[in-house]
Amino acid sequence: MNQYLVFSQEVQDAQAAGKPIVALESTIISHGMPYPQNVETAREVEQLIRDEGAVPATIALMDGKIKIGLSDDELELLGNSTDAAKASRRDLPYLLATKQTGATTVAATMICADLAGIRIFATGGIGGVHRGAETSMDISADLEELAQTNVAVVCAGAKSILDLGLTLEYLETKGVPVFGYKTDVLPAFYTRTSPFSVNVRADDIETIAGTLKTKADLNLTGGAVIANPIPEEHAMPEAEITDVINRALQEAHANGIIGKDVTPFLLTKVKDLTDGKSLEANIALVKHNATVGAQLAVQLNQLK
Ligand code: PSU
Ligand code: MN
Repeated sequence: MNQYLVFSQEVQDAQAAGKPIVALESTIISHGMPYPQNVETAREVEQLIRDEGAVPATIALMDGKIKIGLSDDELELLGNSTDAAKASRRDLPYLLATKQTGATTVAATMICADLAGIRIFATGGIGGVHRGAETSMDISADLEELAQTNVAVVCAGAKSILDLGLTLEYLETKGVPVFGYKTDVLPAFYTRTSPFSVNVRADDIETIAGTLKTKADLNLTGGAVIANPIPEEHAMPEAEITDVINRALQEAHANGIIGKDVTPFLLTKVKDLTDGKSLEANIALVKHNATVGAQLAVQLNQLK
């Protein structure tokens, strides 16, 4: 057992009993949503996973350890703290060595889930190739992680703060399967569609689970993206969200925002510019992904 891993009792029991487990990230709690909705959502998401017969494992860095499964107090601490660092791959060793609190991104959560033997991870949206990346070179470490770490990520696609076409090209180059769950096109987070086709459409969980098992049997390293569109009743009007995202991008540019601050800046701007309407959509899609992620973990567990 890795010396840095600390499991919650619930996750430990699940592992001993061979129950399906779903990993959850914590950057979405600390940097993706405001308090207290972030903590409320984190708790609801965990319960939705339990309702499907799986066990949630929210992941974060605390006291020099990688926590696999957080207590209520730990969730509260992360959600209500202003000094939890956004932790991606490059940040993991430093934050652990200096015993700082770190909220794990998709990339870092995949690494920690893999260390803990968890194969399914549910979140909101993944990072990707930013618009203008041909000059900024801003490409999320999430994509490199998907290229090399064996964890499947259930998400609502990616926000159109990113260049979705280039993001898909990058994933194709790296050999990452991109499933559209009941969709032919990549969902764009707040909206159910985008102009870009997914790699494979899957209309049932069995097909996705079977493909993931075959991928593992073939020793093909790397993750997979399961793109699950936001439920129809929570989707936002396309024109409204496009306008808001363009304004957010302009502000980021005007303020000289770069590096790891770009994504949190844009997320906050989008939320403010929509009077919190985008937050409601964000919460709904994360919950939906948790349910689908749990169903996938249950199915995959049966194939083992
Ligand atoms: N996209 C979202 N919500 C999020 C994030 C991205 O719609 O909360 C977070 C995730 O933790 C993701 C990270 O892994 O931002 C990507 O950051 P960057 O673009 O700096 O790699
Ligand atoms: Mn970046």
